[in-house]
Amino acid sequence: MATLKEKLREKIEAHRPRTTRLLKEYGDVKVGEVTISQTINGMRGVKGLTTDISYLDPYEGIRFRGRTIPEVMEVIPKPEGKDYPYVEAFWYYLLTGDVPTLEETKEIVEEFKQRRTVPQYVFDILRAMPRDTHPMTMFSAAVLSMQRESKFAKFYAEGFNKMTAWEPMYEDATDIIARLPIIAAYIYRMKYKGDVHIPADPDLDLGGNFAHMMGLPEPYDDVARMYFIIHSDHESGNVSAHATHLVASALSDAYYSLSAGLDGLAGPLHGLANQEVLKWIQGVMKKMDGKLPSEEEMKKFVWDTLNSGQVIPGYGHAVLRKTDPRYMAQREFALKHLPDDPIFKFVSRLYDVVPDILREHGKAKNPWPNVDAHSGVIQWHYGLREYDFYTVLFGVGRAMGVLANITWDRGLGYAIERPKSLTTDMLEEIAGIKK
Ligand code: HAX
Repeated sequence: MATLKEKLREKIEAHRPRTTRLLKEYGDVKVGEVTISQTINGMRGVKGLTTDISYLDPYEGIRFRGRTIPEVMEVIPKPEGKDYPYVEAFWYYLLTGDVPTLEETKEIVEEFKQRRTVPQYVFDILRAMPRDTHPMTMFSAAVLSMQRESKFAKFYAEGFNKMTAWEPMYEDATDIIARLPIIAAYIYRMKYKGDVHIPADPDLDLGGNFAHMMGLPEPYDDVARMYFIIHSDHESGNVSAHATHLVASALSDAYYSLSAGLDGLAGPLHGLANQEVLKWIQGVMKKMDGKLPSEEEMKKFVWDTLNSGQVIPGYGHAVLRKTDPRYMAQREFALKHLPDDPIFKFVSRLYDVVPDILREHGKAKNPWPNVDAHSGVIQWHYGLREYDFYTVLFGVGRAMGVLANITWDRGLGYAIERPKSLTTDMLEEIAGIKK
């Protein structure tokens, strides 16, 4: 049986000639045009990146390696008696595009266990930070602090070889993913649970062990598996993926690159939106004395938020033009496990009123909810109520997508990224305003 690394080698070597041919023979073929608005407004829609790990269709949503979220949940092996797949098997799938057998999955589960020991100095650094530091700052700092462990940096220092550079990148990526749940659980328990920690359980898979170390009972293990998988990848142009890719393109290692990606994820327009949703909902619930607002009352809260100049967190998207399938995956979970939860009812009522209001408001191109509109409900229900921690959970999942991407970036020898800037004078000349 080929190991994951051997499988990945075969895949990368088989893929390389396609990239080489496109570059050599078809490099001048145009894939699109760029408008002035795109150069000013965040390059929205500019086709300037390549990834085969996931594709985001505006009307269908995400496909991981060609499969939708329900298809992925169906085909990837699951731990016995569980509803959601092994995260380790999903990592194999993201990297190779092949669904691993149960035997291959168990091998990865074991490999992750071997790699999950976090150096003590990481905990010491976390402990030295003021306790009110945001958990995302701690999480990113912990990743960055481990940079001295990088096999890729060592490989570069000892003589770089473009053809094999993906190998130490893969090694770093796997080490990091195995350790992230341990670091996340440590931050959580240090900050919010009296600094009392729960040792890892050697018998558990990544999702099960994360739930165990967080101190959250079943079915939180399945929540963790679902959550990490649905948040993993969303093409390579979103802020966290793009930041990771950009930094790695300078041949910075996976520790530097992921830390940069996590810093982008911590922005309120990106991953922090999941915390903002819960904060906003809690504010409204407080005003309502815990009572579920009527549809009319809910409409008023939404309009008040918009009229005060704020965005409705969890709604809108730069690419999607329909309800996010990641929202739907969580909604299905909630309908099955927590249909009577008051926050779920609240979120459902929001779903009834927000899209029409955003349409009437007339600004957002996509009035539908994104992944973050639903994330907090399930977490809150199972006892994870410290909502400023929610983006860390997103980060554990997102790490898989962005690290799979930069491993392939090195496998295919993608270049250092360097788009060209123009001045406002130049844009005015192009527009014909200035001669
Ligand atoms: N509420 C109010 N106004 C909104 C809005 C919302 N939810 N979504 C977009 N708009 C506004 C924008 O602020 C923008 O206004 P201005 O012209 O005044 O700047 C206008 O509508 C056009 O924006 P857009 O083209 O539809 O959206 P963008 O591609 O520029 O931005 C965002 C996409 C996700 C950042 C945006 O929809 C937003 O701010 N949503 C709320 C925050 C959020 O949920 N973020 C998480 C997104 C998913 C994700 O990345 N998760 O990590």
